[in-house]
Amino acid sequence: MNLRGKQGFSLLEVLVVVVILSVLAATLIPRFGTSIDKSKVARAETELKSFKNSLTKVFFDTNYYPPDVSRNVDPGLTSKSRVRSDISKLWDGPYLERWPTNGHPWGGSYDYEYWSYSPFNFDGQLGNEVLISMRGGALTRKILERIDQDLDDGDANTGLLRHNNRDWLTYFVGEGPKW
Ligand SMILES: [Ca+2]
Ligand SMILES: [Ca+2]
Repeated sequence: MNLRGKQGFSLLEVLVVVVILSVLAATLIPRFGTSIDKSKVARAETELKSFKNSLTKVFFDTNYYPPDVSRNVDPGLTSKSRVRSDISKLWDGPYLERWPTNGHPWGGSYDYEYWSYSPFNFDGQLGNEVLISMRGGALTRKILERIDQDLDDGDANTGLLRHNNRDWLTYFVGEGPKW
């Protein structure tokens, strides 16, 4: 009876364990790594704040927020082509260097909105709510909660940043006159 063979691991056993561990590492480590990508969160937060700041400056200059536009479209921060003609002479930008036409860091879109959105109806008048939405792509509730914690109150249903839907975040910008 060869007792020495029973005491240690054979080369084959060691190889099997190494293979299993490397497969686990390959599948688990990237998943943890992408569960919340801090650099993407930082970029999204910077962009959201910069949209809001830029839009506030437009409002100071023109007394209006730009009209609603489609997803991934600059509402008139880098050029005044989309600003209403009767107030375009007041436009004193560019207010933003570049609008991210490729959308937010997780592959979905940013959308500038100017419409009635009752959760943000702070002044009691419907139809003048201005917000930035971020939706689609690989957004998760965990990502949206993290952004809410950093920029707002951490509660999905209260404050200036809300995300009732799993992949849809809305960030309050202001309340303008009704278009
Ligand atoms: Ca309102
Ligand atoms: Ca909130």
